[in-house]
Amino acid sequence: MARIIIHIDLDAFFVSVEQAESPKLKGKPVVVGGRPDRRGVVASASYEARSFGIHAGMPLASAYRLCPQATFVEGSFPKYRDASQRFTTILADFSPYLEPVSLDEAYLDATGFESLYGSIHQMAVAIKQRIKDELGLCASIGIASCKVVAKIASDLSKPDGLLEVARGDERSFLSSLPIAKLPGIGKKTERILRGLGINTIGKLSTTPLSALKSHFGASGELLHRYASGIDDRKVEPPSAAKSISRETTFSKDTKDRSFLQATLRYLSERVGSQLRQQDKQAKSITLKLRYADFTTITRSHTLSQATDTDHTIFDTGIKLLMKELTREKQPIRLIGIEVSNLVEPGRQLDMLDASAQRLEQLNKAIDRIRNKYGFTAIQTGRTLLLKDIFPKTEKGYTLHTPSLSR
Ligand code: TTP
Ligand code: MG
Repeated sequence: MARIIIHIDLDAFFVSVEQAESPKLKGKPVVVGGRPDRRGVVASASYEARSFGIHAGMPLASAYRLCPQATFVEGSFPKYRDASQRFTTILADFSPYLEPVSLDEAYLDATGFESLYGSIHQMAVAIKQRIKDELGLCASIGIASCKVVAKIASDLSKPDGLLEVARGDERSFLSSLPIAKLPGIGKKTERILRGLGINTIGKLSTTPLSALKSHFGASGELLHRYASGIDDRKVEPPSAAKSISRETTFSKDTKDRSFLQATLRYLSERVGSQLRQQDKQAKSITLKLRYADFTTITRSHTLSQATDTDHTIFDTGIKLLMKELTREKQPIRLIGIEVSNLVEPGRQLDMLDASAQRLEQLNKAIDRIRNKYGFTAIQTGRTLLLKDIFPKTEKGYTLHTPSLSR
């Protein structure tokens, strides 16, 4: 099917967020990454700093040598994540077919959207305008019939650019560009291609496929297709989480059953809370244990009916745990619980059951309080045990919950 793809990438993203916050930095050489007397590399450089030869990935000390008058900013990731979320929210207003690729970059499928905006070009102008008005940031946009060409177009149009490649013009647009402009060609591939006398994307597209395959295997074919402006990758909106899990590594291995139970209760409540937040129910529950010798096991149980209650998650987890503890005598280093096989809540029988309904209401009320006052605002019976040991016990246990796996 003939598609129209828009690729959007914010200009000098981290730096531009800093400039939007401190307008005195606008129009100046600015580097985000840290102080120049520290180790570390440039994360983002303003276009003024780039004119001195500064670029992302360069050691801060080298950037300082090239342009000592530049302003060096430490940067703040939460601030950029927040700007990124607002950027994505704006894009989602334009098309539900949205694929965020990184913090400052996304594809939109705009097929059929001409009539809404007059043209896709006008749609892109409107996107740029909203990003400027609401975030104070500049976006560069490429429009083309496929992802790879749209991405190259936005890159070439930077900064504050907008470039449309008409259907049928893909090959001629790409032909004179240096191979390094093709996404996926890193330093190593570039060196090999140049060694073969292939310096432009056009030359790459006319190189026999067999030659590319012999050098690059299966990815040779992809290179050839992209160089010819052929790319059937769809815009894929992010899929919902397939599972939700929480796990904890103890600072000291333990066999203490009540402590393990209390921890499992705490983790089950966190998993349950997130499950309800996503309006999902789970059919499978998996316990994960890592023993002192680092052997890691998982034990799963599939429920006859999907659940989103803390109690059922914990109850299933504890049964799996007890079975395992009678079998294995080693102390435990890590415990985790995962729910998977997620489904939309249906009109299940237990939802009609009065006690299940009460439990659900209770869980929702607890979630509301926790959302307002933080997770530790309420501790149910078993997690009370953890209160004294959170974050540290006299026994030396510390609890930390690593990032949830998705
Ligand atoms: P990019 O879009 O690659 O770079 P940019 O937005 O700074 O500049 P432009 O798009 O105008 O060329 O990356 C987006 C952000 O990701 C960037 O602002 C900082 C961060 N980043 C790093 O932290 N390290 C890196 O090596 C790169 C390339 C980016
Ligand atoms: Mg960018």
